[in-house]
Amino acid sequence: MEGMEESIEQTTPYKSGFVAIAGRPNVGKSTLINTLMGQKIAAVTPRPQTTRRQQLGILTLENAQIIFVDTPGLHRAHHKLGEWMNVEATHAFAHSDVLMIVVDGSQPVHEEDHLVAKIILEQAITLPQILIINKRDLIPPENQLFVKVAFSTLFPNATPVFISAAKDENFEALLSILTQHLPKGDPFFPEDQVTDLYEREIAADLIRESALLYLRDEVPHSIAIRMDEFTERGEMGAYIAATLLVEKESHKPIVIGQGGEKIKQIGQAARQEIEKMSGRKVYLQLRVKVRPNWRNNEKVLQQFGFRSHQ
Ligand SMILES: Nc1nc2c(ncn2[C@@H]2O[C@H](COP(=O)(O)OP(=O)(O)OP(=O)(O)O)[C@@H](O)[C@H]2O)c(=O)[nH]1
Ligand SMILES: [Mg+2]
Repeated sequence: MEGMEESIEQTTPYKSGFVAIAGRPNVGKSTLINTLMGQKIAAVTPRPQTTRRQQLGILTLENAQIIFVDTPGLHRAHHKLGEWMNVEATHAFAHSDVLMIVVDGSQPVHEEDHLVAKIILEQAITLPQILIINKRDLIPPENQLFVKVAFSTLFPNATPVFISAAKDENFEALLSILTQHLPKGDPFFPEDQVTDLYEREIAADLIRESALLYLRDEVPHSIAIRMDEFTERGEMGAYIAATLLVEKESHKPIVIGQGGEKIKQIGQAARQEIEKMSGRKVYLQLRVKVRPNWRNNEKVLQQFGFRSHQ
């Protein structure tokens, strides 16, 4: 028997491919990526539209390399940045082998879930689809069937799976379903690479995550992070200087806070997250600047790395 198992293993071909994660904002797409990766690579907050661009989570297993593509939540856009984020997400679907549609099972079907369904119908109808009904920990067991029927009606081609991205630890079954759908092929990335973003880009996202957590209402969504310096200082760790760009003069004192209290809080929390991510000491210096209406300014968007999709 032992010999037989060995020969089966040898003939099992290696699989590799891309799994795009689709869904409206705040359903837990980035949380799921972090959990599947077993480490935090993506910013997560209780606010919608945390993720602004694609990010890969590269999971190298013994029999497969699964490349997850985190995407911005699909939503009704109110500015050019929002429109860009929606295009960024749909582009990811077009270049993937499998689609994981994430919904928040603790909430009723949302208007934006319908938007997701429409976009998938138009742009990704041929892909194998898995419906991730997330936040199971918040769904009373007696409601599960109803929830499943409601979302399966919206996504009839997807296989439904209940999970809790924030609480579950064992994703063997899900990984195995995904692997089955991947094409045969060699790994695309070296096995120790976990994402496609540079450390400084993740650091920028972690600063914005902190701003989203500590500021209220519209202010945090109007922030962009510009990394001004990211240098290694040997034993001292890394030195990072970044500017928080806000859209309105009136936002500046809100971000700074009384006696600089708010920006200090944002900086401290961000520093801790960046230290956790990079495994070394970080010295972080933040400034605030006004860049009027940047979310509607094509040129500024390009400068901030939201490059044209054409
Ligand atoms: N209770 C519970 N909360 C969860 C679960 N998964 C995610 N969350 C929370 O849901 C919120 C949104 O999570 P994100 O991962 O940022 O959601 P997202 O879909 O990436 O959102 P966008 O980037 O804005 O599109 C956060 O507060 C998470 O902690 C879960 O399984 N259970
Ligand atoms: Mg996200």
